[in-house]
Parts: sequence; structure tokens; C-alpha cells
Amino acid sequence: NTQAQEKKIFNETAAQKEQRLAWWVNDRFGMFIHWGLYSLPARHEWVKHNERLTNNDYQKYFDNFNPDLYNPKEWARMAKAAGMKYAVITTKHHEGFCLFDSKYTDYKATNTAIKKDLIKEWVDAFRAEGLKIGFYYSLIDWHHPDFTIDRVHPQRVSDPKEYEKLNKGRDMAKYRTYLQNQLKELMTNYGKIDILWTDFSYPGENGKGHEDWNSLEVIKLVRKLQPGIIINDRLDLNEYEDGGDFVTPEQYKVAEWPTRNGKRINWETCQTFSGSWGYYRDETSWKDNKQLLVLLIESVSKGGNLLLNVGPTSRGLFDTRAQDRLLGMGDWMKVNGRSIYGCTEAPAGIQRPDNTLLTYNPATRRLYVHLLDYPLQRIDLPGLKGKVKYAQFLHDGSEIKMRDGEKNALTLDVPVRKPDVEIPVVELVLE
Ligand code: FUL
Repeated sequence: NTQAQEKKIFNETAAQKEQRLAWWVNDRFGMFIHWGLYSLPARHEWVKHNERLTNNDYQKYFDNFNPDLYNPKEWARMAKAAGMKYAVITTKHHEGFCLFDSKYTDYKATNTAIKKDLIKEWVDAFRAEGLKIGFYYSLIDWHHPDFTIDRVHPQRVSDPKEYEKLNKGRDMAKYRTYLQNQLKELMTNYGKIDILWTDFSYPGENGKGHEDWNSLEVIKLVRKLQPGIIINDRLDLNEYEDGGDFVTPEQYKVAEWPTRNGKRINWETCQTFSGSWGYYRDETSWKDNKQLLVLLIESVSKGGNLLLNVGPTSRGLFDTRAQDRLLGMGDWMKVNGRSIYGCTEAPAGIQRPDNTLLTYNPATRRLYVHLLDYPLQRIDLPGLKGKVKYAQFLHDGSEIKMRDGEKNALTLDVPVRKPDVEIPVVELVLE
């Protein structure tokens, strides 16, 4: 093999890593939560940047933040009912506002009308429902006085003189200390944390974005404080094999299982209901239940996870559009979850018939055929003749008749009319 050995940060064997990630690979479906001051303007979590708002312009959102209806137990119940097994919340997004009680800033929920550490309650509620806990933490900070004005700052400027003026007195080294201190708080004050979702890195002037955050120190610190934690790839440590546990395709479907240096890599796609991550009142481009389920099934069929986002309102509720979708997905997951949890892509050699998606559970040797389009009559599965012991629908456990098809295909006779389930799933018990 001519491939150069990739650099490593930690002394962890492949088997140890597999064990650390085992629950995450099995669980497949998580909830992302983007919540912050941007839920008040309700027109995108990047509003401060998009509209070039100053700290002064933005102050009214801090002054009026009061999520009096916040009840994370309800959120946790909804996540669980949707079939989600883990959740990741924004402890601080790019705007810099902290939902948690940090010693290192006044810009935090405890100093608003609600006067609470919102993360503390959230962690307790989600843990109580048996969900795994993840923290999103933005490396970018549009409020911190030491965060330099660059291309991802609301006050971005191209004129070098103006740039110098705005950057005067700002010291990234101080910001790096702030960031480390806050991560230390998050990794020590809330018990066991299962995921750290940092966001985001950019290549920087010379491809060294990680220097802005001191990423190497950050990852070492985090893994020391939370040895079992799983960390995403946005610390810009991609030159290390273990600089991140999974890659994060954002708002797009991967064509196939992503690889690095020829090796398959863990992945999770993060997706929104409607485009914006933060609550966006007037957005009308909401995906329907079928589209959302396809996102989930398709991810699993290519070996990945789905982290599906909710942007709660400023008063602390999931709006009805989000609730409807979570309930709809939950109805489906309740009877079809077996084709998701513990599943991955189909074994090599099994071809996917048109208008279907295949997933496979290697532990139970069951193959799942998701029927995306109706009317139907029969399904031909090349290569499976004589290899299937039994076939049934998941939603009602009714038998699907099988017969030998052409060549080496197995033919399934399925009802012409679509059963009353968003996406019917046939379970095949392989020999
Ligand atoms: C991006 C952020 O800029 C978005 O606001 C969102 O948090 C998404 C998950 O990651 O990089």
C-alpha cells in the first residue's frame, strides 16, 4: 500500500473507536435544535450577519428574550415519539448568546427575563427520556469583543483601512481562551455528554482554520474531560485520521457512502424542515412527511445518520408545522423503525429495484425494501431467488407472497393499492 499513514492525535485502536461509536451508528436518527436570540426576529439564524446588524441593533432581542412557555420535557417527549434517539442543541450559535450559564460572559440566558440555565433543564429532560445528549458549540462568535472582523463577521468589510479600524483591539488569542473556558464548562457542569458538534471551521487564509480555534488543544481537552464523547469534523483537523469522528454533509444528500483516503467514514447529514435552522416564521418551503422519511431512509441505505432540525419559537415552543412532522414521522417509525435502527446499506450484489430504497440489518440478516411509489404489482429482486425465508410488511405483519422470478430473481407479489402507511416496507428474512 502506497498510501501514507494518516496522522493520529489519540492512542485509540480501531476496535476501541468502533465501540465508542457503536450506539451512534445503531441509533441513526437524532434531533438538532437551533435556539437563540434569532428566534425573535424569526428570519434566519444568520440574520445578524445577513442584515449587518451591530450589537446595538441586536440588543432588543436580548432585552425581549423570554421563553416563558419553555418546557424541555415536552420537546424530549416529541423527539422520542418521532423515533429519535439523540439530540443536539445549540449551547451558543454564531450570534454568541449562551443558553447556558457561563462564568465567562454576561451574554447569557441567566441574565434575561427567564433567568435560567436553559441547557441544564434541557439536559435533564432529554436524559430522563433516555435520549443521548449533544452540544452544538459555535466557534464563530459575532458578539465577543475579541473575535476579529473577518469574512464571517456581520461587520465584514473589504476596505483594508476600515478593516484595520474595526479590528483594532481585537485579540483572537483572548477569544481562544474564552472558547476553551466555555468548552471546559460545558464538558464538566452537565454530566456525561455524548456528542460535541462544533461549528464551523473555514480553511482560513492559508488553509489553517484550526489555528483560529486552537483545535488540537480543544479536541484533546474535550476528549480528556469526556472520554466517551463523539465529535464531528468541524474543528478543521482533517489532516488527522481521528480529528473528528464523523463528517457532516449539510442540507444535501450524499451520492454514496463518503470515503477518505479510500476508506469509508462515519457520516451524518444534518437537514432542516424548511431551509433555515433558526425559527423562521414566514418560510413556506417546508418538506412534507414523505420527503423527510425519504431523507432518513436514504441516509441509512448509504450507511449514515440523519440529524433533523427543529427551530423552536422565542417563547419556547415547537411550532405546529414542526409538531405535525414529528408526529407523522413518529407514526411511521413506530411500526417501521426496524428498517432504520441497527441498519445500514444492503450487502454487495443486491440490486435496488426502481423506486425503492434498501436497508439491511446485518445482526438479524433482514433486508428492508421501502416502496416509494404506487401503484405497484410486483417487485423483482435480482440475485435473491432461493435466498429468502420469509417476507412480510412491517406495518401490519402481513405475509408477502414470494415466487421465483426470471433468471435468478425473486419476485414479490405486493398489493396494487398502497397500504395506509406513508412508505410501506417489506421485510425479507434472508437465509
Ligand atoms: C452551519 C451554520 O452556519 C448554520 O447556521 C447551522 O448551524 C448549520 C448546522 O451549520 O455551518
